Amino acid sequence: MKTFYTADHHLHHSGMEVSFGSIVETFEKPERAEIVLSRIKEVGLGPVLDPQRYEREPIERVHTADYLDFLENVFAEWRAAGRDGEVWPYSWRHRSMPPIDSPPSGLDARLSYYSFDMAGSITETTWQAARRAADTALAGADAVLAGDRAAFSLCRPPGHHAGRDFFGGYCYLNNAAIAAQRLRDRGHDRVAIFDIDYHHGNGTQEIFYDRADVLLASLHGDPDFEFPFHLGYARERGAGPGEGYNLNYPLPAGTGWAEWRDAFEDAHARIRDFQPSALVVSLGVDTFKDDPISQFMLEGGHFLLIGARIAAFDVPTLFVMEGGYAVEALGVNAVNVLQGFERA
Ligand code: FKS
Ligand code: ZN
Repeated sequence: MKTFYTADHHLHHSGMEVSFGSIVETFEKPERAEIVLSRIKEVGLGPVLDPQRYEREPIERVHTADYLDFLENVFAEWRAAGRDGEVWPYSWRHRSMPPIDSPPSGLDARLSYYSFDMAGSITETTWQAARRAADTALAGADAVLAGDRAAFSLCRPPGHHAGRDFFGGYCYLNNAAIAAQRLRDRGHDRVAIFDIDYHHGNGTQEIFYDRADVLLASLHGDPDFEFPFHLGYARERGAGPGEGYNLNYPLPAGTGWAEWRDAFEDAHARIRDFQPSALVVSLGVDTFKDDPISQFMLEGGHFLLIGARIAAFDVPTLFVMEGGYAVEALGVNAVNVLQGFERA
């Protein structure tokens, strides 16, 4: 299996985040991609390729032009306003405030408009890194379109929390959604996205919510207790023509393999019923028992089994890296999914 990877991911590093009242080093750090890359080389998974640079066009199939302009320019604006450090939003529209549908003019108000949290900041080079992560996803999609059985896009920063016009949860551009749309645009009539990251893929859900041509199934910590909160309930099933094409599996804290696998198998059967011609896997391994920010109990060997079951769909498959923060085990766990797939 080809891996698409670029060292340009180093261009994004937020440095710190606020975690339960403490300022700590961000969990979403460059070493994450490095450890996955070294495991790929260690097991000889296949060639590691630098993704080509793509135009904005395939990204604009998912994200709005005004949001992309904002991401590209906000750091310069921040500096021009005389501010130090990185770009951080800090306030959001509360449910007591009326909804708005166009960006306000002030810098902080606009930052608020285009985000939903402050998990990650925008640095001077975040835009470049996010663009390269999208390139990484697109190159993987193109490998699958060219006939590869599967490909791995080792994206960083991750993407599944980013919506059409917002960032949050360490995500800026929705790599998996951009890849899924590419597959749609280049000949696949029905594309399924299987999001097995520990967190709900709220951005991917928002992007495809009213569409029947892209099915999303997501297994995640119940939003009642887990980030991103408020979205990811089972009652969210899609809207209009997309009704029935959004499947959420919220699971309780402490979920272990047996319960996780039951939900996975239910989603698996429903994805099969959908008969996709291609599959995108939002591959997070933060379901691991030792993950520092998550509360599921999967073990390393389970990731091999997951990969084997994904192979059973028997459709061209693109794996897109999302989360996973137990850095020592991250390489083995992520690559276990890919090896489980390849051996099946
Ligand atoms: C720690 C709070 C952490 C943010 C969690 C973001 C999860 C991101 C992810 C992705 F795949 F996008 F990387 N809050 N005190 O794992 O879903
Ligand atoms: Zn996650």
